[in-house]
Amino acid sequence: MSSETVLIIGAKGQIGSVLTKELQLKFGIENVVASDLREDTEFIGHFEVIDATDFDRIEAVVKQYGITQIYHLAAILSAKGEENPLLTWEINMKTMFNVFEVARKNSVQKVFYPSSIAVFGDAAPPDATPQSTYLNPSTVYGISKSAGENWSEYYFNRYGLDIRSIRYPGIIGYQSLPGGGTTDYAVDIYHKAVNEEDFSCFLDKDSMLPMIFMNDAIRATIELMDAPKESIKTRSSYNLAGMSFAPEEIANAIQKILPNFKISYAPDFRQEIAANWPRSIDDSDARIDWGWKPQYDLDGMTKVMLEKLKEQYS
Ligand code: NAD
Ligand code: AKB
Repeated sequence: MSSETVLIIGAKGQIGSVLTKELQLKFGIENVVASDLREDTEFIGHFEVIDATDFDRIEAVVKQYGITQIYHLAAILSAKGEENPLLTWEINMKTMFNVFEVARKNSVQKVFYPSSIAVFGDAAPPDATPQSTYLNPSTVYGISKSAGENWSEYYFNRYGLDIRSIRYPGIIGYQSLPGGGTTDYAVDIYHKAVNEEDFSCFLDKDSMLPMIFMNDAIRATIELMDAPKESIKTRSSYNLAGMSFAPEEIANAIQKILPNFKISYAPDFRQEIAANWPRSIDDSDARIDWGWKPQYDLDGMTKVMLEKLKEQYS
């Protein structure tokens, strides 16, 4: 039996819904508590409604289940965040402080805090963006993640709280839909392709961004959380790379399998956000410290995405 009991906050989101199932497999369904803003009537396992802006509610669930690890996934992402910057800051920071404080006060042993490539701005080298570089994020989301990285390091240094973090690239999976990011086009495009619909892309055709297949992102998260404490040298957040491509390249990869697929371009405000993000990421520290290695490239991911979505829609 597992000695760990884990709580996922934001478990119904794009990553949370997939990570929760993986954690249930790893720790046993009894030892995983999923939570989100609203009830999930179809959920198999423990589910609790938690608004992470409510410190007392998080603490009550942590005490009730004897939680030893928290995966804090709740946040407002880059594109949605620009609709209401102050509210985004309020939610992203308040939920983070609540989780860190509940963890510290209740002897939770490990916390996972996701950061993002959104922490980088136009002052960072755009190609093979290094682990340590100047951070001048252009979105409120990026500012909140950059601050969150510093707070993660602070809680580790000041209180010894074992917070681990990854700067995820854009995540692409067939299992769930994204919730308001700039990289969401790279999920939507596959749904349109399998349904034989044309796709209008909100980014320019040559707007290259770092991306990762969901299966790799989940594996990275679990490998980082499993790594021995002494091997985690970066206490802000680790750069992580999967692949990099532009909209034109993902369309070409789809057309190798579905030759009739058509894409057009109608860039909107999200192009401006993407223009300030890296084109590719140097993740050597993650590779050296905890053995990170991606398994999927663009063609490998495209094959699986189209197969799985075709099954889902048939
Ligand atoms: P998502 O928007 O799909 O899911 C977030 C979940 O959090 C939602 O289910 C939402 O209901 C919940 N939530 C929002 N406010 C909440 C609150 N106050 N209390 C409790 N739950 C709340 O996001 P995601 O794509 O699954 O991302 C998860 C985390 O990973 C986020 O922190 C995000 O910044 C980070 N991240 C994601 C990506 C990506 O490409 N998906 C890339 C980089 C970083
Ligand atoms: C977004 O586009 O906001 C996210 C991210 C890269 O953080 N997918």
